[in-house]
Amino acid sequence: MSALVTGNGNGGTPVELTKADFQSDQETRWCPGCGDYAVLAAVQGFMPELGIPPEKIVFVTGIGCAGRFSYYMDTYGMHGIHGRAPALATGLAASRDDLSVWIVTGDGDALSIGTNHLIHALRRNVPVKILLFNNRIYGLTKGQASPTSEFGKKTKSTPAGTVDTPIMPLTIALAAEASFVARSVDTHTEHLQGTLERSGRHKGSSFVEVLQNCNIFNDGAWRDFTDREVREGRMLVLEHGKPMIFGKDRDKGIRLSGLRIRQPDGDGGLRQLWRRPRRPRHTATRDLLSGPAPGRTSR
Ligand SMILES: Cc1ncc(C[n+]2csc(CCOP(=O)(O)OP(=O)(O)O)c2C)c(N)n1
Ligand code: SF4
Ligand SMILES: [Mg+2]
Repeated sequence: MSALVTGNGNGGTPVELTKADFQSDQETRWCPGCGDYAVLAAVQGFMPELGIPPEKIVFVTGIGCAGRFSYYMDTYGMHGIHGRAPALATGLAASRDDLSVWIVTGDGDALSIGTNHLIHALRRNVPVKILLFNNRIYGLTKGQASPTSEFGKKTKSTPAGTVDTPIMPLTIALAAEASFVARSVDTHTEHLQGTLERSGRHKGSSFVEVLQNCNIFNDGAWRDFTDREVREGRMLVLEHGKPMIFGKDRDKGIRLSGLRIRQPDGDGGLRQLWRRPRRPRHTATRDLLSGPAPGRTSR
């Protein structure tokens, strides 16, 4: 480090820092092949660009594999309690505006036990940068369904398949009127780094969902979108002010028609691209409710 700056990235002169300045000496305890490694490398990679000295940065984490993130950054950090990272980080950010405060959370941590804290941090526009590692499973506790697991997914906690439709984290963030909302993929290093760097420079609260693979308990969590063979036809990289075009031959596109998202079809007509899927009938829930219970005869 060649010089010190004060400030939290909202001003001040960038200092010369390298990736190594953000790598802690702690042994990483994620499973070999976990998507979390790629996100950690991406974060350590862009951090020098922010020009904020490590001692002015704090990573607050919840519980889960994602929660181990704070040990591996050579910054200040706090491994909090389950779902409460937004509460801890809100207090810190509100009382220390000289710090750059980051939250790392998982789909279970943020969207089961911690949902209310996440929503209120976002709606208050607290200056914290939230990274949600979404692997659609509880990884640390060895493979139970999370709120982002697909409908019907069989896991240790749902042997007959989940009975709920998954939450879409971006929808929650937008509903809370978050002022910076984005999504990226663990292995798309360039896009991930660029997105996270932008979020790091954002003045209010920022929310970035990272599609992350858990190769042990939910391998291929996002393969329908991220696999090399399909991704060009199923992923659209949003670029400010540019047309929303995607596809191998860049021949597919999306446009807004009023408040609806539509994709021009091959005949030049319009078909609705995205429609809220019909909610599956909650037969499993209904069966549970109508089944025999102590003191009640079955209906
Ligand atoms: C109060 C409390 N309830 C439950 C647990 C058990 N627990 C630990 S991690 C976890 C879920 C983690 O899932 P996620 O946030 O998706 O993180 P991942 O491990 O997938 O990165 C749960 C339920 C706990 N530690 N504390
Ligand atoms: S259980 Fe899954 S999310 Fe957790 S470290 Fe292993 S691969 Fe990563
Ligand atoms: Mg998870």
